[in-house]
Amino acid sequence: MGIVFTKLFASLFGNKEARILVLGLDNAGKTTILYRLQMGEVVSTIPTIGFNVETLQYNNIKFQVWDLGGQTSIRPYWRCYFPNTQAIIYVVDSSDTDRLVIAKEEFHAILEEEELRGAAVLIFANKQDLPGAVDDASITEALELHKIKNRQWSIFKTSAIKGEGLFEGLDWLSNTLKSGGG
Ligand SMILES: Nc1nc2c(ncn2[C@@H]2O[C@H](COP(=O)(O)OP(=O)(O)OP(=O)(O)O)[C@@H](O)[C@H]2O)c(=O)[nH]1
Ligand SMILES: [Mg+2]
Repeated sequence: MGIVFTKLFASLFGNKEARILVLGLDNAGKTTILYRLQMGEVVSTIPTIGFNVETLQYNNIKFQVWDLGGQTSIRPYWRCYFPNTQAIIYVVDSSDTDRLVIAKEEFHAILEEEELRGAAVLIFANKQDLPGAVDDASITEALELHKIKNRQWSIFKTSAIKGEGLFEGLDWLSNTLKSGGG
């Protein structure tokens, strides 16, 4: 009853809260994206061992954003963070074409997780500023996004370094969450 009332209160006053996980292979740009969104700046990062978590208020939604380390050895720990997640932001290094197959496999493993069944998925085709980057259509194909069933998803071209595409993606996510998705 208490929780129901809190949720009702929050929705009446436009104060929705959402727990978001930022996932993707190591070096994709997840931590850079988190701090670019939160502080509007490019910070210098080191590979994440564990996680960073920040709160971000955007479009009347309080996003609690968890950025997890993406190295092979620590990917198995992602699942510890799955419960109660409303959305996934999956970040791909669009210039790392050699590892798109691995990025696809990790992505589809996430989609199969029962605990993430209702979560909306926002894909960032990141590092678009790099000369070798492939576009969003190529990432859509490489990740086999057409296979996604029963879930709200969208893909955006981003450059965390230039600050491009990130808030467009967050706009889509906030609209999706407000309309009941995720
Ligand atoms: N050119 C370019 N470099 C980027 C972009 N986003 C991130 N980077 C760089 O990519 C490197 C890795 O970025 P991180 O944000 O640390 O990557 P991560 O996904 O958090 O990596 P893990 O913590 O190991 O999982 C850093 O040198 C960033 O500056 C981008 O959009 N363009
Ligand atoms: Mg990181």
